[in-house]
Amino acid sequence: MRERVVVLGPPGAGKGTQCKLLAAARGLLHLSTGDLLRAEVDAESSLGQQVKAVVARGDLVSDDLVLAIVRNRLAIHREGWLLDGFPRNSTQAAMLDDLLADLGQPLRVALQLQVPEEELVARLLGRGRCDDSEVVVRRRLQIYARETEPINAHYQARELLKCVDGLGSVEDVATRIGNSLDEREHGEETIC
Ligand code: B4P
Repeated sequence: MRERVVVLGPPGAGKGTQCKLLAAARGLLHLSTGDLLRAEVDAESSLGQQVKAVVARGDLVSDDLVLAIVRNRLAIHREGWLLDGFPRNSTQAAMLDDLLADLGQPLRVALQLQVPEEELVARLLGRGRCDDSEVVVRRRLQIYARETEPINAHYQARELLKCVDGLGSVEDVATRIGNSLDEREHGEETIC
């Protein structure tokens, strides 16, 4: 079965780190809305100029803009994929449901990476990206709790949500994620 996976979790949970490994190991498209937005900023495109200040503050970019980016990529890619950083709120989750119904590409799993808050802060401050100052990191965590965490219930209600412990070495977390996806393949559910 084609792997079509949404990877959820707070800023710094390791979504980008794990998606890169998983995409390489399983031949999947890795679609990171954060990376795509940062590429627009680096290219100094007109879109990038709109996005730059929003990302630097730690706020979310507009839903329509992010959806347009995702739609363009998924419409031309019919194989397996990993969505990293999207959806980020309940509006985006509903938009994604509609988009996948239009494309005939049902979601297989929503994978939630779980990491305690103080570890998240330490990781993000260690990463050193321009949107990783302590003030901005705390703001992003608040926005996550308010806007993104509630979408877990959206996927739980559809019996698609799986939780994975994101603490430990990168390799250990990757092994847990692989096991979790394969369990689902073989019908052994570990829904959270
Ligand atoms: P993202 O690019 O999605 O970034 P993130 O959530 O901060 O990080 P991630 O969870 O991927 O962690 P990473 O692997 O890097 O978002 C950035 C911004 O883009 C948002 O604030 C927003 O403005 C905008 N945006 C993106 N998507 C959007 C959307 N859909 N709608 C609106 N706006 C959107 O790991 C973090 C650090 O931890 C790294 O240094 C890594 O090396 C380390 N690490 C990873 N795994 C580890 C482990 N097991 N142990 C120790 N350290 C580990």
